[in-house]
Amino acid sequence: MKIDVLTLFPKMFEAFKEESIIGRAIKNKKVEINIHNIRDYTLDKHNRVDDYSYGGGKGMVLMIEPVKRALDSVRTKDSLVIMMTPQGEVYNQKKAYELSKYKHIVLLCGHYEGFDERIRSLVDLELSIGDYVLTGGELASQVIIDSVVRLIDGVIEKDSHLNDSFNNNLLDYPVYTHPAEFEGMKVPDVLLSGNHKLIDKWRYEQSLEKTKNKRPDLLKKEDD
Ligand code: 6GU
Repeated sequence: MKIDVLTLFPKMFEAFKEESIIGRAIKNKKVEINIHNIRDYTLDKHNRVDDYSYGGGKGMVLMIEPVKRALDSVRTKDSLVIMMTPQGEVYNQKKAYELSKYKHIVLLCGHYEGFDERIRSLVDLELSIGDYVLTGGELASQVIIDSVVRLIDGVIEKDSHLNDSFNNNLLDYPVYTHPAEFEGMKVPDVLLSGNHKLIDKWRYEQSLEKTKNKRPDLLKKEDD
């Protein structure tokens, strides 16, 4: 998979691209991630990428011209172009699976007060990561990249994400490691029993119980 990110703050992606599972996936050529500075695409003699809002009002608006030129330089007929905005469709694990099937994803991040409305006509999809406001789309795009890249074949062990919370709309069952007892808190006996049938049953029941208590809304969902 190839991912291109258009941003005004490319440095926000430096550590993100180097560390942990994303860093390893890049090194192992499971994904290519390219960061582009939208400012490099402006034709304005003062390198401006934003301007005042027509009709007045506070805050600067990202201009369509540098965004269009940046998009044109990276998109092909196979690209899915996504705009990061709190006005978008709310992202979830089902969407992560959908995105993980694409060959090429382009993520457009805005800062400032907003995007010129006409930029919306240049993209395939608008995504939000939740009902709160971030100062820009960069962190949101990193959330998308992280959750999609770990689903690419060979990035993590397959079993590892088949058991993730939100698959089957259930939260994870509890897990434990050494020691078997810590300050009086014991690992449940069933996990030390070696009986895998019983362990699987216990884990399923625990998942169900946790979901009922913490996220009953997930049990009502049928669409994903
Ligand atoms: Cl994608 N962008 C911004 N600026 N804020 C957000 C968001 C995106 N998703 C949730 N809040």
